[in-house]
Order: sequence, then C-alpha cells, then structure tokens
Amino acid sequence: MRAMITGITGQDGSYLAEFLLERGYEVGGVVRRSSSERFDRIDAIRDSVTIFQADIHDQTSMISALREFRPHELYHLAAQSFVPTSWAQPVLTGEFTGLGVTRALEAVRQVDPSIKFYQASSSEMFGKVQEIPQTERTPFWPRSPYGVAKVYGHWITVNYRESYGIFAASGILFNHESPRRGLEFVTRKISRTVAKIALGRAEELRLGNLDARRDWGFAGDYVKAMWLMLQQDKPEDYVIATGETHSVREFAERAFARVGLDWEKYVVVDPALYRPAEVDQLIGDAGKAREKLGWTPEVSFDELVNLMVDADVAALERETCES
Ligand code: NAP
Ligand code: F7E
Repeated sequence: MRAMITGITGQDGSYLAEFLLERGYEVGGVVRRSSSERFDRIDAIRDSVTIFQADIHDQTSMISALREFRPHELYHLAAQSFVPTSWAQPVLTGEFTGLGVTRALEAVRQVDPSIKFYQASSSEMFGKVQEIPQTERTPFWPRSPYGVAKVYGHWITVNYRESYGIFAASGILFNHESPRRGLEFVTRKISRTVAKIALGRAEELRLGNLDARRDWGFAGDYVKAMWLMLQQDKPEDYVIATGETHSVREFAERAFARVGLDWEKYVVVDPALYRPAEVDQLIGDAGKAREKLGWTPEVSFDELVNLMVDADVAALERETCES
C-alpha cells in the first residue's frame, strides 16, 4: 500500500508517517519549498519516506505529486493551522486551509478517483458550541477565519463524496498535543516555559485566556483514527475526542506541579494574547468512532501533561550538555 501525506513535516504528519511505515506502507510526503528546510519532526524517518515538492496553493504541483507516486490513500493534513494567525492573515488562511482542500480533492479526481481521501477537519468548526458534548450532528458556528476555512474544507469533502463518489472521509478532531506540537500552541508554550523555569532559564509564563476549555488528547492516538477511517467499507465523518474538558489554567497548574512548582507564582495574564472571538469550551463525544472504528484514546490528560513537560525538560538538558 502507498499513502501520501500533505503536511508530513507537521505534528500529525510526522506521527502518521511513522504509524503507516510500521504497517508496511510506502509513504510519500508533500513538502513546500521554503528557504530553510524544516524536517526536524521527520528526521528519524527521512530516509524511509519519499518527499515530493508541492504546495497546496499550486494545483499543478499537487497533480504532479499524485501522478508520480500513485498513492492508494491521501491524508490531507497541510493547512495554516494556528488560529491567531488566521486573523492576521485571513485570506492566506482561506487559500491554504479552505481552498487547499479543493485543490487536493481535484488532484484526486483528475489523477485517480479511487484514491481514498482523508480531510483534517477540526473541532474549531463548532466554535460557539450549539450543544454539549459535540457530535457529528452538532451544527457548526466557527469563531475565527481558521474555523470558517475548515467548515469550507469539511463541506467540500462531503461534496466531492456526493458528487463524484470519491471515498472521502472527514475526521473532526479535537485538540491533540504532543512533544512535537508547535511552540506557539498553548500546551507546548506551557510545557516548554515550565521546563525553562524549572531549569532556571525563564522567570514567568505569559498567557491569555486561562478560562478557555479544551478537549485535549495525544496526537499519537489520533493519527490511528485517521487511518481507521480509510479502512472502512463506506466513507463517513467522525468526531475524535477524549470526552473530557480542561481549562488552560488546569493545564498550567498540572504542568507546574510536575516540576514541583506553584503555577500562581509564575503565570502572568497578558490581555494582548486574548483573541477577537474566543471558543470558550469544547468537549467531544467520540461514541461513533468507538462503535464503528473501535477507536478509543489511550493517553489520559494527566499523562499528556506529564509526558510533554518531561520531554521539554529532557530536551533542554540535552541542549545544555551539547553546548
Ligand atoms: P501543523 O503542525 O501546523 O502542520 C501543518 C503542516 O502543513 C506542516 O507540515 C506545514 O508545512 C504544512 N503546510 C502549511 N501550508 C502549506 C502549503 N501551502 N503547502 C504545503 N504544505 C503546507 O499542524 P498539525 O497540528 O499537524 O495539524 C494537521 C492538520 O490537522 C491541519 O490541517 C490542522 O488544521 C488540522 N487539525 C489539527 C488539530 C490539532 O489539534 N493538532 C485538530 C484538528 C485539526 P511547513 O513545515 O512547510 O510549515
Ligand atoms: O489555543 C487559549 C486560547 O492555540 C487553545 C489548533 O491545532 O486546536 C488548535 O487550536 C486555547 C485558546 O489551540 C494562550 O485562547 C490562552 O482558547 O493551543 P491553541 P486552538 O486555538 O484550540 C484546534 C482543534 C485546531 O484545529 C487548530 O489547528 O488556549 N490560550 N493563552 C492561549 N493560546 C495560545 N496559543 N497562546 C497563549 O498564550
């Protein structure tokens, strides 16, 4: 089996590539050209995957990559994925995160409509939540240009399924984190800064809205759900979540506790980090995924916080030894 991943250099792309390689897949990765290559997340598997230079902004390059690699499955993960940037660059976010999905689907339609397609939909589509917990049937009310673009990506995936019979499935994934999470996202910002404070290299942690609540899981668990969706007889959409919600404050409290510190002594609230419109609380019901895919998350909230803090402490200590 051959699988192609757009966004292979990102958090999820790197875990998914490892997961597929372990199952004997040949893996191709779409990487856009930039002045400096950023392959750190896939360093360990760099020689086991085939890299194709393409950009989801460029239809021709997507078609060429598929023509050359001829995958059986395409996991479309590439996107502008940081919510605050979507207010700073709303048009670019619409292009990459929204229309990029159409370009990926068009490439499938034109090259080989039997390629199975996975779309990385998001709990940000629920935004101002219309029911608690959120399921596949909960109406969307996105609260950022990112969320709006993801709603477009979600519906164009459904539309290509209905229009052309493409095996296109959308995973509505709630927040999932790991030591490979980008440093700008709140969980990694917390784990990294806590590690720095514990090692005497920082004095405070500046955060925005401490009351925001998220359903946080471990990325390694979530990529398995992506694969399971493409192994079913019929393409469908699934919510992937833990079913627990925690506040940013709780995440910070646990992270500081892991290194034996009191969070209240170090966290500074910075109103500049508040968002123009906030998603106050998310909690998903992954009952359908449990029943139909046999999927359940394995890493708990406490384990997630601990493993992220431990990884950042270890990484900083390694950096010290090397310098
Ligand atoms: P991420 O770490 O930000 O990775 C995004 C990837 O997309 C990177 O490899 C990036 O490449 C690539 N990319 C961005 N623009 C591109 C372009 N124009 N052409 C080609 N590649 C481009 O995101 P992630 O956390 O792994 O998330 C993966 C997907 O799931 C995203 O679509 C995200 O929106 C969605 N999602 C994430 C979560 C979550 O909690 N993590 C939840 C729901 C949905 P560079 O290295 O070149 O920047
Ligand atoms: O924010 C609050 C912030 O940036 C989480 C993306 O993967 O998950 C992610 O989107 C919450 C928000 O993730 C800071 O206001 C407080 O309420 O870690 P985040 P996100 O916006 O939930 C979804 C599912 C995706 O699809 C996205 O691609 O934390 N918060 N203080 C802060 N957030 C950040 N980043 N930085 C702070 O200092």
